[in-house]
Formats: sequence, structure tokens, C-alpha cells
Amino acid sequence: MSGRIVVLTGGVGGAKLVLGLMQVCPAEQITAIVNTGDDFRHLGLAISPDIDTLLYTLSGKANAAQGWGREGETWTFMEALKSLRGEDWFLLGDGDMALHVLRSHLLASGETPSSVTARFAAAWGLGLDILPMSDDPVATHVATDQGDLPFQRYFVEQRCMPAVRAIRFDGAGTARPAPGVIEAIRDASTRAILIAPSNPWLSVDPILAVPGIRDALAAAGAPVVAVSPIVGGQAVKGPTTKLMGELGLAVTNAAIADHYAGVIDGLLVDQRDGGAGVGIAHAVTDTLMKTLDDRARVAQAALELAERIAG
Ligand code: FO1
Repeated sequence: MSGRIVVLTGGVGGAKLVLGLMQVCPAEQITAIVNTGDDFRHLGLAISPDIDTLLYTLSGKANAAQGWGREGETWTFMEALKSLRGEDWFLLGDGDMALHVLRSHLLASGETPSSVTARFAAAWGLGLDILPMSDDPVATHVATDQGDLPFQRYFVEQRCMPAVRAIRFDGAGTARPAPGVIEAIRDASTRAILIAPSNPWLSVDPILAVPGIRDALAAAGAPVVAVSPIVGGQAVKGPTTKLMGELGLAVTNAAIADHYAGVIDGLLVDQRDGGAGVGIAHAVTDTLMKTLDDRARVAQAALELAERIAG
């Protein structure tokens, strides 16, 4: 089928779905809109984890078991950093450092995050459009029982242990959608807009918080279908299950559908949970993505649900 596929993604689960999409439709038809709320400056470097996880995953360089960084990474830089008593809570592999150093250099030279991301995607021959949600800084912070934490301090340094009371996205109010983001959502040739099974509160909400994006999705001609991050009554990876409990939410697909109310037209749910209480158009499949075939199956099922909704 022709037509553009737009996918909103962040984190590890998101990258898996995009890789699945790459198996079922030409890369040139895919536009990924990526969360940049995880971005932060560390040791003077501009770090953009969700962009990098996607670049590594789609280029076959990712450390799949770890979910971030490169397969076969070496750690000479970290050993030297530790010997100098540098901050060592955030691990920067030797190969990974090339991304951070080059990105930081290009940004300092005046390039935009969009331009740098497109340059890296082209260098690795990925073929799809990878768009940061915004070229303006947006920083996810979590208010916890241990105080206010920038995202990486919560996620990595504190290993998501603090109880989350609230989440905010500093800079979102004045951030503009990156070039191409609104255009892709509104494109008449766009036949489906997918929200990957990323953490809705931590990885998708920052994208929806950029002024103009939520409204564009709500008004989009193409159906918007989310893939639920819940499998068998809990989220597969990361802090989603714990976070939902802390936010006073039941870990159900009904809660996911409620969270995306007004934005999505359909929800793809796992066969272990079924569609009870979802209330909007939905489809049921095995959404556990362990193998490449799994990822292709989930991507295909999401596209078929979108097609059914487009009717
Ligand atoms: N996640 C960790 O749990 N520990 C790390 O030391 C770590 C380093 C790191 C370096 C570069 C990068 O792009 C991602 C990195 N991540 C690490 C993952 C990062 O915290 C992301 O925010 C998560 O993938 C969630 O999106």
C-alpha cells in the first residue's frame, strides 16, 4: 500500500515498533517523530537518548538486551573518566561517544537537532525520516518523594526508585514542532499515525506537550492508533507499571485509552489482556515483541487496525 506512515516514539519499546514498521513498508514511507524530553547536557555533551536508541536500533548497532547504547561496546573512556573522578553514573561507551561529540560539535556550530539527526540517519543509510519532536529544548522532570529530578537522574541514577508525584516538561510551552512534524501529521498521503508502545507519561506526553502537535493529531485525516505498552496486566519494560501505580491508575488498557482520549481513534492491545473496557476501536494480537518477526507482526496489526478505522 502507498502512503506515509507517521509514528510517535520514545524509548526502547518505541524503537522496536519502528523497526517492525521497517519490515512491512518501505523506509521512505515512514516518518518517526521522536521524544527529546530525555535530552540533557552531561560533561558538556548534548545527549539525545531516544533519538540515539532509534538510530542504533534501525541500523542494527543496538545492544538489544540492554535497550540502549551499542552492541559490543568498549569502555576505555569510562575507565579513564573514573580514574579522574569524573561523574560516572551515566555510562558513555567509546563508540557511543562519537555520536555525542559530533552532535555537540555540530549543534555548537549552529546546526539544529533536526539537521544533525537527518545527517546521522543518512550516514547510516536508514532511509526513513527521523524528526525530533522539536528543535527547541524540552526537559522532562519528575517531582518525586526524593524531590525534583531531571529525567536521567530519575531514570538512570535513581533507577526509577523514587515515587513519582507529578511530571513536567520544562520548555514545552514555548517549544515549536520541528520542521516536518506538523506537515507529516497533516499530509494528505498519510494513511496511518501510530503511537508506539512507549511510556505514555514519560515518552509520549512530552511530544503531545509541544504546542500544535496534540491538536494536529486530533484533527488529522489519518487514523491515530496507539499500541498499548501493557502486556499481561503490566508494562513489559521500564517504569510504566510502577509509575501508573504511583499516579493512582489501574494498569489496564482502559487507563491507556483514557490517557490518550481525544488523540487516538484505536488501540492495539495484547491478547493476554483483551479489549475489555477499552471503549474505542481496538484490535487484539500478541504484542510481545521479542523477535524481528514479532515486531513486524505488531506493526502490521497496528496498520490493519488503522485501515479498518479509515474504513
Ligand atoms: N540508561 C541506563 O539505564 N544507564 C546508563 O548508563 C545509560 C546511558 C546512556 C547513554 C546514552 C544514551 O543515549 C542512553 C543511555 N541510557 C542509559 C538510556 C537512557 O537513560 C534513556 O533515557 C532510556 O533509554 C529511556 O528512554
